[in-house]
Amino acid sequence: MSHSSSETALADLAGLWRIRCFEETVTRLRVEEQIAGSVHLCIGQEAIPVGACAALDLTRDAVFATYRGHGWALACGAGPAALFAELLGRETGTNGGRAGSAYLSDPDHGFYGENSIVGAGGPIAVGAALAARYDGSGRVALTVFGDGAMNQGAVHEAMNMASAFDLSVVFLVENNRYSELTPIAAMVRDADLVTRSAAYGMPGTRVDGNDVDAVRRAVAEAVDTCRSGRGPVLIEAHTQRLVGHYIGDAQVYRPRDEVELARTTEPIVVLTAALRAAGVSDTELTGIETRVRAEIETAAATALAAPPADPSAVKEHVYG
Ligand SMILES: Cc1ncc(C[n+]2csc(CCOP(=O)(O)OP(=O)(O)O)c2C)c(N)n1
Repeated sequence: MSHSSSETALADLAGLWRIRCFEETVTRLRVEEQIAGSVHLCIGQEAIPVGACAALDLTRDAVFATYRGHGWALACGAGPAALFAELLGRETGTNGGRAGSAYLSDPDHGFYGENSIVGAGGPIAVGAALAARYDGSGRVALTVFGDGAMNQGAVHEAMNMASAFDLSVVFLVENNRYSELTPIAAMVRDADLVTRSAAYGMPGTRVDGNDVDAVRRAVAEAVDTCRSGRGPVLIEAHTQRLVGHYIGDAQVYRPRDEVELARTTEPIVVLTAALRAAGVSDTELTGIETRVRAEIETAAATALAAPPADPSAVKEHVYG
């Protein structure tokens, strides 16, 4: 186990379970039609937000995620009850029930929001990093997106501008090898995405996105580079989603045994095995899952008991 201490490793395991249990409960609430609309889950990809957010200073840094962003909001420290309430369209949601699953944000915790426009977080993160040059905050902007988004023009423009201006941006690719229903091999000739960093003259690192501590170390190094004025950095984290692109996706485009194989190397399995090998008892390991499950169930019950958002308030917070 590469963790600096077993306390950190156990806290990471709780962080992974918090996201996993949250997403499982979201699945249930969506199937029951208590949550409306399209929902994209990050089950299997939890180590990336948990590791990355542990390397940020969220009192000043800013995270920009995609529609697959519930885990990022949780890892930033957003409360699960407020997040469930947001997905359920409740008044007590992080955004008063206006944003839903794909557009929620919680800037008080450094989470500047999701975005359903593929690749749109890149230019916004560049803006946040450019602002930091003038406001003296020392902020690092981390933008996370999928392998498909690497082919969006806006992402190239963002990388180029961040490099040309030496801006403090961490570009973090969650490479789950699918863009919606299309495998990466059908979209690019060279699937080695991190090599693209050279074209922008920025450092690039490839990391095992199922290893929470490896992600933490890669992001910590990128943050150091940024804080010393040598940013930006590209990180490619290899991972897999254990579920469909959206809830209801039958995944007929995936080989049958692919998900089964992925279940043997997913982040919770890997960290649990490492902790067990380091001598942590099964009772303690199971206790973490049980405690987190109870916390998430309570949060969901709190959100379900909250009043629905008031439709007459829909125009509040609208710019212009
Ligand atoms: C600009 C834009 N083009 C197309 C879409 C439709 N779309 C939604 S998700 C998605 C796939 C993105 O794949 P990837 O970037 O790999 O992220 P992942 O979903 O795997 O996390 C696409 C094409 C969109 N939302 N925005």
